[in-house]
Amino acid sequence: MASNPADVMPVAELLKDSPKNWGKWGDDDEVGALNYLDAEQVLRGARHIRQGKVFTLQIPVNHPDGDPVWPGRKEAQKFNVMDRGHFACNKGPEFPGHLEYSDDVVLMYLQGSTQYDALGHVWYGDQIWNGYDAATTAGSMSKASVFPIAERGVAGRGVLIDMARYRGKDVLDKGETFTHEDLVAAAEAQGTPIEKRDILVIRTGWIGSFYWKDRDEFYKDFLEPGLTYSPELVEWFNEMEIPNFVTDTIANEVTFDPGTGVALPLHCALMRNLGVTLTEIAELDPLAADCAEDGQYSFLYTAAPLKVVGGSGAPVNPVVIK
Ligand code: UVW
Repeated sequence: MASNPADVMPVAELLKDSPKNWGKWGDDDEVGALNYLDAEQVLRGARHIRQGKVFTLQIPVNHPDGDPVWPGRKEAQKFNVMDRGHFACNKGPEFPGHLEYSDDVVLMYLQGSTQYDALGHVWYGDQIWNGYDAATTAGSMSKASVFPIAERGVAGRGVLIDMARYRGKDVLDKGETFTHEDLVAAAEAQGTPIEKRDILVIRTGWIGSFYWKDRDEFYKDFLEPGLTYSPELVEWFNEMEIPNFVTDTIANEVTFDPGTGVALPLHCALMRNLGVTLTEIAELDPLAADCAEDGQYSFLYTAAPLKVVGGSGAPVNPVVIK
């Protein structure tokens, strides 16, 4: 974390001239740039199904080696509350026909696995996406929660951008940054230029490294690699009409802006101001290995987070079909 947060400029100042798409899709909008994914975009994505290969992008919940979470959050806890033992001791409920069953309860942060952030999840200056009052987040989000995203679903052309492989690494370094120009260059090097309205699936190798790195090393001085803020990057996302970007990091961007020390400015500039949806903690290593092998980096990307009413985010298992 920044040594002294009081010394860091307010994000409102950093973004004072940053563009906003508030009102662009109406005063009641809650899904923002996902509006770009119309029927034409779904069909464009479907045209990239060429081999019938299917990949799921959620990390396991309750992995025996633990689950990666933002510092301060707790890993998912799964409790079995009914199993064969209950029936062996005559403690299970009796059903006509004597069937038996198991039951589990999971206690987890909604942002504690691969997840969609609600557009209202992060804000500054007392206003969330579309200008709604930040007070609408009190208790349960009554505006720009994850629910409208979940009801709508996400489908379109996805492009994997393998930044780690592009830089000749298994995993990017702590705090290693890249820009929209790097995304464009990496995609071109892969032979699949980024097109307008693409869903960007960006691999850094970071989440994969959670499972083989020492835990203390993974979390020490928590500083993920990722995209870094610049006014040009924000303009590029807006002009390219990027609806959604997906990364294999916990927070989708370099944790602290290297220039100012501001935490997570892209959550503010892209999500709060432009309505771009963020998908975090994706498992991208198997998909990336396959793309490197067959050279097909574009696909149909589909996802629908859980329909949590008022949720600030929700777990998701995106499906990619090549
Ligand atoms: C925070 O809420 C801090 O980050 P994320 O969007 O990664 O959940």
